[in-house]
Amino acid sequence: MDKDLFKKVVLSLAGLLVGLVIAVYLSTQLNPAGGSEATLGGAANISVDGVSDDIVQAALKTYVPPGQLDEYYMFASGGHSGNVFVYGVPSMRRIRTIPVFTPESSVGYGWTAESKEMLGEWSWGDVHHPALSETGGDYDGRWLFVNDNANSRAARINLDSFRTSQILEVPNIYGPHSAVFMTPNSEYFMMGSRFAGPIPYGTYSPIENYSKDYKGVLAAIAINQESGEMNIGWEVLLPPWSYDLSDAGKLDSEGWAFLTTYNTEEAYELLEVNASQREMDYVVALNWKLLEQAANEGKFEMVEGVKMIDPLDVPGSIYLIPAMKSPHGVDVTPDGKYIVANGKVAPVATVFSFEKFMECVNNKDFQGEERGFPIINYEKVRVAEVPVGLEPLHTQFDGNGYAYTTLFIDSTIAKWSLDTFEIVDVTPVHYCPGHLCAAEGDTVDPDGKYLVSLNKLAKDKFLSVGPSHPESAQLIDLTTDKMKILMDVPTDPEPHFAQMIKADKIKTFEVFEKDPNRLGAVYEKENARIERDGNNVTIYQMSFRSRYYPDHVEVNEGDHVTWYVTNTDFDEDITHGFGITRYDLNMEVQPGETQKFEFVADRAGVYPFYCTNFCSALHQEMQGWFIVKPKGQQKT
Ligand code: K7E
Ligand code: CUA
Repeated sequence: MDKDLFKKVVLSLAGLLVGLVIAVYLSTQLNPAGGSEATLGGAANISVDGVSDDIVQAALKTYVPPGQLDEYYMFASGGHSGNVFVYGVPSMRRIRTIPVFTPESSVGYGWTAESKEMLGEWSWGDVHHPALSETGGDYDGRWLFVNDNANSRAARINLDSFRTSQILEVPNIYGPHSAVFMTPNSEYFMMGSRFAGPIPYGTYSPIENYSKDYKGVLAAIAINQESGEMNIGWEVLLPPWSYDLSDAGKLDSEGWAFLTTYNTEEAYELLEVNASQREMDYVVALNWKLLEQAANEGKFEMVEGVKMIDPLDVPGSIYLIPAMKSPHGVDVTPDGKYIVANGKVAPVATVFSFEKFMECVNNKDFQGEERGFPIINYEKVRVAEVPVGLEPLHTQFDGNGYAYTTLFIDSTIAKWSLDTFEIVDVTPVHYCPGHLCAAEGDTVDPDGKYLVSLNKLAKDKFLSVGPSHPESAQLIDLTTDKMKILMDVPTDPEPHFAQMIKADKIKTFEVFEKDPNRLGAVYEKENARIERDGNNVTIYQMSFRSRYYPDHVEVNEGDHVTWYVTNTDFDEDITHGFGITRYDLNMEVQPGETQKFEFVADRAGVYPFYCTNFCSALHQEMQGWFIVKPKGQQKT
């Protein structure tokens, strides 16, 4: 053996040994059922030549070996992609994209009859704030709700299937950015308007009439506790200000909702300048239980089929808390005792005491009023102005008495004490963080284990893909005194908010149950058929490994076609696709499920169809022909 070769052999053996040590370490530290729980905080004594200890530790804390699962799900806003992205934490692997407001051909979302109807007339949406359903202020893993800032909608994703199950159009509200925020028992989530406009939709009023005719609106969306079904409970008229973010009170402050405002100047041109004139805007405190009662007592007018409450008719329902200069995020601490408003244009996070707020309310300790609403005495309710840094946007909590605030301009996260209100740690992030997401962060009992910084810019962090770079998410370890960045992953636009839930709280089902009463379902060949009624043709088709039954379907040009496909493979993960070539149709049919296309066969000819989801060794044989007989050649 020559010297070089000998050296190489020794080196690779050494490499193998290090790998083996890591593998053995991991196998002792990880338990298959609970995922990678033991990775965090496990101080491994492993050194790898040329790699700093920090990096080895970070790798160990985020590595989820094959066969093991992540400890948390993170549901992140997909912004103007109209989607929700699902990540596993701590690996930060993206597990799923859930289409919500935008068609997605990989799953036929926007092509199947049901999803097409749900999407309605809009082809895109803008998801900002996902909110998990809660019981007793704790995530319960039943549903995820999201807002559409563009087309004024809300959507529900069922977490037993990770599918969008309902989209609700909300009238009278322009750009519900200040949403979705859940009350502690999922009674409601609130949606506050970012834009002011005349109501109802379609009403004309010139912009000069802004202060008179343009309205802000908050909608309370009621949730059916059995089904998750959303309904508009009631709406409230608000001044024509921009409602930015909101949070629901909890424990001590349960029954209240808090919304930040900017543009209390009521500017309608050059907002960049004119909406930042005042030193103080407001946190709007809203007693939703009182408003609910007003709705039940008939104190409303119907506007577009919705109970619209004028809060001036319900004294005590709304108070204004002065907050520094165009605040953005507003976050209630896990114990419900404090409300934290982030200044955006002021370098402080202001902490308000709920108890003191209630004292002011009860003692009528006001410093004036605006548009008929009492203004709370600022000095009395403010307990701290924490000098967190430049452009504070959002705050999350760890359940151990600390708050974490993102600083957009500084590109940092500041950790500060909810006891002394002093800053105890600052970490740079890369770059320009907006929201951040702590493990179980919006519950009454956050886990304090992980924090994810959702960054607007990535710049040099990933391989270049041209002038526009991906956005980024950074996983931060919260189990050590100093925050530590463990890893970076690219994300698609636009990482606004995310929520992170313990994985074992979510229970998915494996296959759709056989249900002979389900419309269009067929499970036996004898029942598979093509029915004609005048120009209406209904196809009841089965799909199973590896064929469609029937596999020839002939119709007449101009027929209205209703095409049901039932996947009769009751095996987890055996999904069949169904794409009709050159007919612009594709869908996914999950195990045991029945899906439906509805379309007009408006072009004659022969159109092969095939299974688009790879499902078996004979997947490629899973095909058939859709034959459309031209008009002149049809017998009647
Ligand atoms: Cu991006 Cu919550 Cu829409 Cu702040 S919002 S960053
Ligand atoms: Cu069924 Cu591929």
